[in-house]
Amino acid sequence: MIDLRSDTVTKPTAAMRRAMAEAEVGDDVYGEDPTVNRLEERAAEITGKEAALLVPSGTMGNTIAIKCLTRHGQEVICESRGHLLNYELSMTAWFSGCLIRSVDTPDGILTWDRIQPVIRPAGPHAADTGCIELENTHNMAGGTVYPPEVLREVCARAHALGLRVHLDGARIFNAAEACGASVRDLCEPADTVMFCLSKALGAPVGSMLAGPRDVIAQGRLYRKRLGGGMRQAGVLAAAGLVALEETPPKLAEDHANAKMLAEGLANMRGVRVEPAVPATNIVIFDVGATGLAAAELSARLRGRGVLINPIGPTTLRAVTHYDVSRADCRRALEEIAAALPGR
Ligand code: TLP
Repeated sequence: MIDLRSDTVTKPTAAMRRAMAEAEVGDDVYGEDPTVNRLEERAAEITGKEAALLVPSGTMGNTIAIKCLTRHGQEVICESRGHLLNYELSMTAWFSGCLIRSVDTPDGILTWDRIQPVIRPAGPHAADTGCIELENTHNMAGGTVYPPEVLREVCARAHALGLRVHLDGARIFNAAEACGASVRDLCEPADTVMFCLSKALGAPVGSMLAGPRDVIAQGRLYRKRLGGGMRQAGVLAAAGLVALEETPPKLAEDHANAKMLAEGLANMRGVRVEPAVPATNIVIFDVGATGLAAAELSARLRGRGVLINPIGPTTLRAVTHYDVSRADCRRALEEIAAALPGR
């Protein structure tokens, strides 16, 4: 099977498995797991933040960040296709008691001119804005990347109004690779950042939440409340430490494979790729003009050994990662062409 459903499907490498087997561990709820402590220090260093926290998932990292940056009854500004709004089981409402104020954009990039009009002070009718959330890369917009100056401007203007910014950087290493900036530079303007070890970086489990020391200390308590206090989590952290060193240099290859997939798809009759040239490892394409529903194409492809998820009635998402090679991507294109009508 060529699995292009997500980069979450990556399996740990031999080096990660070795590190997991040999990891020095302790009880992390007591703060005594040396490998977790090392990973948290390393994540803080990479993101340029005071402290970091290992959490079991990206969803938990975002949930804790929003809880720390808001009060019950506030609004969180978020792009309308954002993961926070659409794929986290309403955690912003459920755990933080906040409503999401969503903003449409053509490309997933929230610029200040779109944010500013929906910022609200508390009033007799309106809930006030608690914080702003940005997603870099933007998953459902097709792995789009914030220009670093947009990140800086949004955060500076938000801070000037006393608002804090959380960055969903699930794929921040892909963003850094694509725009030639360091992860640290991309995280610097935001107050808190979540990034995933278990997506393009390839570790089996885990995400990191980084930010100011007091926020992370508070976040540690919320993690426990959510049932995310893990014990000998060093076995997971060990793989994360390897992923942080081993995988970032390989991401350019995933991005090149995504570009090749996009080019091949764009040459198929009735297929539209959006954006035409993917910036990172996510390719979103629409097959509406072929007359085939996305779910039907996905089912046909499964029968041909290629896994690609539908994300809408006529749209699908293919994600490249280190467990699919260039040859796999070429084969996927052949199978898609064969599965489409008119052959
Ligand atoms: N994204 C998953 C699905 O949930 C859609 C995927 O396959 O891409 N932020 C962003 C931008 C994400 O893409 C994801 C996962 C998360 C947060 C949540 O991470 P997890 O799955 O670890 O809770």
